[in-house]
Amino acid sequence: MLIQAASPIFAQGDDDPEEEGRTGAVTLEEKPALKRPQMFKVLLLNDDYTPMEFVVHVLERFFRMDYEKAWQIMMAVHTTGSAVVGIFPRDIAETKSEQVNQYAQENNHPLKSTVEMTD
Ligand code: TYC
Repeated sequence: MLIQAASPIFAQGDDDPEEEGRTGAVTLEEKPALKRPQMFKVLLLNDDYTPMEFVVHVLERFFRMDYEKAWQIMMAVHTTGSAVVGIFPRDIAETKSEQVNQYAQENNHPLKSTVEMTD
């Protein structure tokens, strides 16, 4: 948004001896007050070893899915290789992904999640 402010001392056309073509107007660039943050996808990756029930439990625990939704997304990962399990601002996406990876490691499963920028 553009904001124009006239000179506080001499308006255009007044008898400012030093005016010489200057108007005294200044133009400021103002950022919009609200800008949507860049969003990031959390992807869950398939592997050959993590039990299906553990993946469902992870989706319920960290992504607040009900059992049916979690089973459906787990099967999408299992059959296609990966699926988006949530979209969040960067810090939340990274925290969720790290929580999933740490929880899987603590439970001796190779399950992994990653974070990708949305378009
Ligand atoms: N492919 C795994 C199995 O057959 C199940 C699985 C699903 C693992 C989704 C990871 O993100 C995953 N036990």
